[in-house]
Amino acid sequence: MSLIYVLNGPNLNLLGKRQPHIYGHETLADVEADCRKLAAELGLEIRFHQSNREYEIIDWIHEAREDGAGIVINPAAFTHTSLAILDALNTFEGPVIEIHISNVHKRESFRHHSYVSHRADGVICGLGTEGYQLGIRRAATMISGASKG
Ligand code: DHK
Repeated sequence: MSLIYVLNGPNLNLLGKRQPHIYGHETLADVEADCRKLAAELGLEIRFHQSNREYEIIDWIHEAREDGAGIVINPAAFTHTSLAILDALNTFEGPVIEIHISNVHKRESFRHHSYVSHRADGVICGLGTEGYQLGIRRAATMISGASKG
């Protein structure tokens, strides 16, 4: 069974309480439950993690190098700052899908640049928490080799 890592960066533990007009009312536990349901339907295993610490995210990417088939990542603010997360993702060989709940391009200019996009195979932003489902589906397609490019 293919294993997909779903990784979440800083402040996403506050999802549902934090600026709901931007990030919505769903909690991270709701997102995890939806991801687990979809993974079961697709016959995938997932590891779902969140951290406010950059090094923990890097450690999970290193773990994914050992047993992960794909990574779906919302690096949150680390998107815009972390060369270290980009470097870690560059050591991973499977599909990487970058997720943002909000449309970062409609927001402040400092959110327009993403280090992670230099590695991501696809970027989903502005589709709310549904982006996670779409990201998992795309990673699954790429892992199965059925991708049309
Ligand atoms: C989440 C964050 O915490 C921000 O720092 C990013 C991203 C956007 C999101 O839309 O999921 O700029």
